Amino acid sequence: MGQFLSRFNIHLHTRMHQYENNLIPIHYKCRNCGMPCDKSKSETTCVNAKYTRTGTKEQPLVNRTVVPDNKVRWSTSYDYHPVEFTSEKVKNSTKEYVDRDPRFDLSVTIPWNQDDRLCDRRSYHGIYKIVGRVPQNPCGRTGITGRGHLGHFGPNHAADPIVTRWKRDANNEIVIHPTTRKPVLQFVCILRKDTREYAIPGGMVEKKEKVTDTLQREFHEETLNFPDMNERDKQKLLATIKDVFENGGIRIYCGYVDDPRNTDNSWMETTAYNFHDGSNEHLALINVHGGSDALSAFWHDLGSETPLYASHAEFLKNVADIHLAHW
Ligand code: RP5
Repeated sequence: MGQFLSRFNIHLHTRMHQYENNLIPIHYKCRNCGMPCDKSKSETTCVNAKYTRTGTKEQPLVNRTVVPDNKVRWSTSYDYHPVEFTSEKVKNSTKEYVDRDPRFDLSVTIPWNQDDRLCDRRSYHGIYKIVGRVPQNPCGRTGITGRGHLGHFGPNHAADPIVTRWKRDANNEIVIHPTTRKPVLQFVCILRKDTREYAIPGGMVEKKEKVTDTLQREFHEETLNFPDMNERDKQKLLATIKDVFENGGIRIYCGYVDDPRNTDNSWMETTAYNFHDGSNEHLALINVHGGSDALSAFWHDLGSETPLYASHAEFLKNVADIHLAHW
């Protein structure tokens, strides 16, 4: 996974138009490579083998079929027998925004690769291929067919707000990392309820929502739970956040996310923006609290030592590079 984005070579604002392009990375976290993940413990099996969010009372645990590194790309021949899995919740959903399965209902036609009435089905990686009436994951085999826990076949779009400030000491001086001699950034981090991993407080783009609105809504839902704030102060703070989110921000990344929910037919793509308050004027002063899908929310030091959900470490590394900060 560490090599993921460095191999990615995707430039912002571009869309690539090949079905299988070697510049598109192979995924790691949404796949069972069959190898021990922690090389120091020979007995450990790949943590990605176990399909996230399964193993609950309602949903038996699903293990992904093994796909070795050299068999990930669709162009390599492989005696492949993926597990079919779509969660009961997704299968039985009657929501208009959740796809019906065109493999089992031939009357279902979905405008693949288009921005349709309900959602944008275009991928940042260009035109994806349709095989057996459903999209094929552009990053290769995952060991699972179907949608897993995702509502859409093809790309499921998300947005990730990366809110940062400088770490400061008691005298308000920016803290310099003792090893790299670079200033240390902090970002608003959450602990996810589902996988219990640290993550950026991102979320799914909802029906016909603009990415800029998703960024604000998710940041609000997952980190701005103010139990003790009066209504006036709350409204003032929300107005400031709205202003910063609408007028500031650097686009850090858009494209495929190595999300543990991805399958051969459904995958996550995101747009990540950085909102940096370098002078402790607005965002840096927020006391964050967990809400919605977050068990907790807090300011956390940016650095390669923190393991993070999906591809979030790669996004944060880009942020550190842009601000010439410690990583
Ligand atoms: C990741 O899943 C994205 O980068 C985003 O952070 C997140 C969206 O899914 P939910 O948090 O809404 O489950 O792939």
